[in-house]
Amino acid sequence: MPPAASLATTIAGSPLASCLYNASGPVCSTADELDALGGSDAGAILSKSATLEKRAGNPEPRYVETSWGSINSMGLPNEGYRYYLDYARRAQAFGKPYFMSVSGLSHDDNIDIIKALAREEAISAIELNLSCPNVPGKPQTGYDFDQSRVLLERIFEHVDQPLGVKLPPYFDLPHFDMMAAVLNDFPIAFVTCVNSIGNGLVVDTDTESVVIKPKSGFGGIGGDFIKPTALANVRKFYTLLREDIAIIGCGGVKTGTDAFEHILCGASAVQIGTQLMREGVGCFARIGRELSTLMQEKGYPDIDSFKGKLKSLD
Ligand code: RRO
Repeated sequence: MPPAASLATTIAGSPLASCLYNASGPVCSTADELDALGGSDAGAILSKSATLEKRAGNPEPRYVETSWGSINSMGLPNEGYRYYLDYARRAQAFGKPYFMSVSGLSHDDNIDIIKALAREEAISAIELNLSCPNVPGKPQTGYDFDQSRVLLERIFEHVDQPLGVKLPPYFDLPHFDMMAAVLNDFPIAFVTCVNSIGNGLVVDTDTESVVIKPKSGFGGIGGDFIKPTALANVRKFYTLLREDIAIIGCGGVKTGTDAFEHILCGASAVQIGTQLMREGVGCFARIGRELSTLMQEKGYPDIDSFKGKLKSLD
């Protein structure tokens, strides 16, 4: 057997000992949850998307696990950005990057938050969430290419730290081209593909009812079911975006093989959401071991030796 494979990667100029870390959403809302991520094998700590003020989110039940994944309509419950800004200093104890997710309810809110984070060196990078599907009355910015450009123009006037964006999944090929044309015009450090598939509906046939309370049962779909969509988005943006923009894969990762597929499609790092909710922070060590074993079997010493090298049949 060749020597153990390295899972190390670099995102937004920050070295990560492991390319696996949490998706913004599950178990990253409180300092205790963030500490648990810090103490785990996750390569970075990413906070829950923050708004200007603390939010309780949507009524419960608002997260349900299914045999193939999950549906959620959390509605952006979070402690408000000041909490996650304050946590940045505490995160330093773990010796890994701390990324803050920002999801203001308006362009102005996003600008106010970004300005307030400036000069906080303990925040390694910002993930701007352009794709929350669950706030009633708030469209997903990432599906509006003009509004995405308007927001990014304003953001890059003020942002201090490296900044990436979390995108919704796209399904139509011209939409990939349109979003890539916007993103390539800005000094974006990374894009995270993908957020949950918005506004799915899960039905319980026994009760003949929806399974979550908000929005008449409509919610974001995550887990196994979304992996092919996530891989398609990783692959497309890997081929369309500037080389200096890293792709972070997110969607349907529960084994080392799933993570391998994301990297093969072009991901420099891989986030875990639904499986983290199901398994807890131990998933990073397990999936990391599985990925490392697979890489070793295939003779890949590191991520770069197979990143993006997906073969086509023509
Ligand atoms: O809090 C949520 O309802 C939520 C967010 Br901010 C998001 O970006 N994606 C998601 O599936 N749920």
